Amino acid sequence: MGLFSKFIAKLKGENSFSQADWAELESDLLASDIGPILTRELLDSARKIKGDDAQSALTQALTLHLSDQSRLPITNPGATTVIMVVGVNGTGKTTSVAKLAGRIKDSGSTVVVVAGDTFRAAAVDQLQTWGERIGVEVISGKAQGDPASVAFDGARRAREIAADYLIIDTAGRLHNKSDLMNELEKVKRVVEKISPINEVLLTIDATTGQNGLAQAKIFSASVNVTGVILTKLDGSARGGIALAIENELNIPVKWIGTGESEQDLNPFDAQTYIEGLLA
Ligand SMILES: Nc1nc2c(ncn2[C@@H]2O[C@H](COP(=O)(O)OP(=O)(O)O)[C@@H](O)[C@H]2O)c(=O)[nH]1
Ligand SMILES: [Mg+2]
Repeated sequence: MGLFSKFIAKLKGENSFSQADWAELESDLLASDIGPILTRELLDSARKIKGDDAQSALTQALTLHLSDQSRLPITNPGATTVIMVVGVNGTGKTTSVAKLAGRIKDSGSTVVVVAGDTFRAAAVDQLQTWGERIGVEVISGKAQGDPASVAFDGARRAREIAADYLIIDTAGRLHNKSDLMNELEKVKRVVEKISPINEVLLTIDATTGQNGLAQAKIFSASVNVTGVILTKLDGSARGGIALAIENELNIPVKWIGTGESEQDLNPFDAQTYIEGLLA
């Protein structure tokens, strides 16, 4: 059931939307992770809607809160397109890097992947296992090594074989937040001695609720996030956090993750998303 399906049905049937219905709608909106600010704005919009056009009026109201930035992947035609994937531990960076690399390979392009989370040996193994599975070259360094130097090696390798894409996995937690942000900036600086970073994708776990908005604020304040990968949408999460992030930060959601296997990554489609929220 969509968030507004009862509202739409009642307005269609010329039934009035009772005080209790409004309270229920408010708590459903809050529970959907769109956040208190948007909840209030959407309730205000809904109060002005009368009769049969509820569906299209709501579609319009919701669309206004989406980002106006392009959702298309940024590419660097004629040279290596460099993508860095950032985000909190456990949000799905490494898995998303592998899924993206798999998609790119399947489309006939060449891709090199960097195991940049050198702080966790398991993260390097995880990416190497993925690399073998999908047939993609993974560049890794020593455990506890310098992630910027691994990323540099990866950029060099990509240049050497004229790869179409370079995708850099990163750490999600160091000793503290400013360590992590400094590290990400350093990776960027060092890689850019060879190739500019074209796209920075931030993974947000759709099941973590409003915390996702806080994470998006922190990362986008330090690195120029060009898109969000919303992961774990295969669970019970409605993904209201996408609307909250787009509304507050104007960062477009570009990809959605819907499972743990290679095929479970798809472009975010705003229209389908809004339809899903509504009905
Ligand atoms: N159900 C589901 N699980 C996911 C998705 N993306 C990642 N995961 C799982 O979430 C866990 C953490 O993912 P990982 O890529 O290691 O996160 P990282 O710490 O950010 O690199 C792993 O068990 C993944 O299989 C997704 O879209 N759906
Ligand atoms: Mg990882």
